[in-house]
Amino acid sequence: MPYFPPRQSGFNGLHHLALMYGDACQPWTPEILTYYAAHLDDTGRPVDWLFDSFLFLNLASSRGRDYRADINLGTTMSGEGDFFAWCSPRPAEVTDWLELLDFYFGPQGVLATLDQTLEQLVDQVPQPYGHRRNVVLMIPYPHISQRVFGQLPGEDTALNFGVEGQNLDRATRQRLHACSWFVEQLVARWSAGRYRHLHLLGAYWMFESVHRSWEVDDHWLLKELRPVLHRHDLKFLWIPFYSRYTIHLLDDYQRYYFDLAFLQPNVMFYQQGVDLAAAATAARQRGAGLEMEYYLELDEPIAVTAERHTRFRTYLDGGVHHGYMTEAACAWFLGQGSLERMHGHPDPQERVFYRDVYRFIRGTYRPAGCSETPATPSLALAVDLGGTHLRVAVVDERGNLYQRWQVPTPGNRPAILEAMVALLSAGRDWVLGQGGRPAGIGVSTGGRVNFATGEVLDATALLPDWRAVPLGSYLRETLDLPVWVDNDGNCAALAEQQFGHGRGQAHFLTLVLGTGIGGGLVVNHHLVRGTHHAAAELGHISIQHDGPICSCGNWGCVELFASGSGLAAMGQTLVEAGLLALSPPITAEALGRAAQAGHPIAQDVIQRAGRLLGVAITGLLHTLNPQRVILSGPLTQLGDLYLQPVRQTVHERTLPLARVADIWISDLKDPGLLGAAGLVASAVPAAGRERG
Ligand code: BMX
Ligand code: ZN
Repeated sequence: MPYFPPRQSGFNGLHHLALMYGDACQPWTPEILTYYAAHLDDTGRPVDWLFDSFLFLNLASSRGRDYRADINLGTTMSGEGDFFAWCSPRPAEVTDWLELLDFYFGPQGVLATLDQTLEQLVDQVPQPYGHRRNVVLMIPYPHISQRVFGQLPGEDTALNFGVEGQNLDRATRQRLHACSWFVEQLVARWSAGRYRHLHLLGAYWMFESVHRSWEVDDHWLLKELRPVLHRHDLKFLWIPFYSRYTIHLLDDYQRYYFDLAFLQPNVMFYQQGVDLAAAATAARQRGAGLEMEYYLELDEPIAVTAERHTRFRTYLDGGVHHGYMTEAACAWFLGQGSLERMHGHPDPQERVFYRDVYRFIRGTYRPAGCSETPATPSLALAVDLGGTHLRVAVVDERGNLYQRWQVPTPGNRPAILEAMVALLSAGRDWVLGQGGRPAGIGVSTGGRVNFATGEVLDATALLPDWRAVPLGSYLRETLDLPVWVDNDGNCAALAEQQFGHGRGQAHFLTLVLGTGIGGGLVVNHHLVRGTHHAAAELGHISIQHDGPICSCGNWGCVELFASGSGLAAMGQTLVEAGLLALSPPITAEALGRAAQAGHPIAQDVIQRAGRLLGVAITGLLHTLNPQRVILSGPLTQLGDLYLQPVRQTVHERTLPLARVADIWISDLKDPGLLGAAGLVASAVPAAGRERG
């Protein structure tokens, strides 16, 4: 069994999760959060992104009431081997739970602050932003020593979590009730928050074991709590304590309790009885991720403080030796306030570790004596499914294409899937033959796609039967690789942003002129996907309110006139009317050749297509006032005959202030494929992308 794989679309690409221990009396600041969101160079300039996911957890409330349920506290951190559950003598009450919600969601709360921090960093970090950052929020532990929890807002019964005076069943139900309420609060307050850069991935369960005895039944509680989270599409995360006594709890963790667990090796904290190799094997055998552990100081009597440096080196090297650096989701315990102090620390070793954490997260860390540059660059398998062709290519993170396969787009869903898997298998075999392993699969497809789940929701007749296709999970299960799926226009925009005329542009839009017209929209450096995954369907802007009906259901869409399929249909009509002699197949390309050969009607049709596209672009410029419009796709080959009327119409019709300097023609050969590969590269730390 593999580790819990990183970068799964169902987990919004989670790879490295930072444990962010908060202090109820001290709000998080953008300055501090920057150290976790970005990697800074020696001068303090953010030069790359760092953690993709953040777990916020507080140990106690401002008045010292415990949220924590720390397995260690019965023994102290240096207690060797004998662990037991710890019941707080000062368990949090409902007021403390409400305080925690405000700590997360208040106007100065950590989520608002993190969102602002990311907003600032987007303009500073010269690397693509990728997914929204994941947020995981701790649910306070309902201690069984809590007899007077208090009344939840709007309820009139005070809750009691202890068994005395009632029974285990009633106590556990009240504990579950409080936890479920907390989850509902998370959901409600999250949607009110409207964070632009954050994704609520799920909740975290603090207790590092699962206890069941005559007075506590966390086993039942957790099994009941998970469906509450799942109803809201949230995941349940856990970081269990590794000991031989407790390891069995991970055996079926995904069946009963949690969606993702990181095994906590504790090599950093205990003198004896700990072994990173054994912990890594245990995690791998149970489909878990791994917790990395380091600290500058801990408020615990740690017997191994003097060995901090050698032990942390073991964790880092182990990532390569045991494979968890690239093959596992990792959680990072870095004590409280370590990372920001390591950056400019007087001890050079701490500064080296600061850089090594970054390298590890990028996947480029190498133990001493190993080569810094990996033998094979990170290769993605890219798919581009359009109305005419299905293409697959092997692409590296710099956008170099190595191999390419292409077939005509099959006419129905099973045939498309079969062909896709066949080409992808060829691609995978090719990469394996080179001694590498593909980092993942990126798919660019026509139609509306839920990027988070990898499902194709809906498509026009250009791709018949291509709706409600769980493409991401199907490919992942069939080929055992992580998969990302997005609309082809969106992929083209990502490709322009990374490799083309969109580099460094805050606002641009792109139109891919192929069988259909795909669109992609970047606003404030971010791709706009829309609330229901249907943003930037720019081919379906209606420019003739009573024009012919389009395969999307609208009338007079620009795609009917200015796309490859539109031009081919018009060529067909002209041929049938005897106005043009073309031998089949009648395509936009054939029409182009006739126009080039001087046929006036063919020229007219193409120029009209250009003018109509210009009308649609004018509307877009008035909506968005972008810096650039980038045109790509096979129709740009029609050259000035088509492009000149586009420019002319835009010039004649657009408000002077909205007029862009020029309409740019893409210099990318395959924006769909490059963007699809980019989905993988921006989620996967790519070798060679590291700076400094
Ligand atoms: C259609 C629509 C868009 C797509 C565009 C370009 C489907 C199947 N397609 O407008 O989602 O972006 O075509 O597609 O709904 P292509 O076939 O030209 O690559
Ligand atoms: Zn349409």
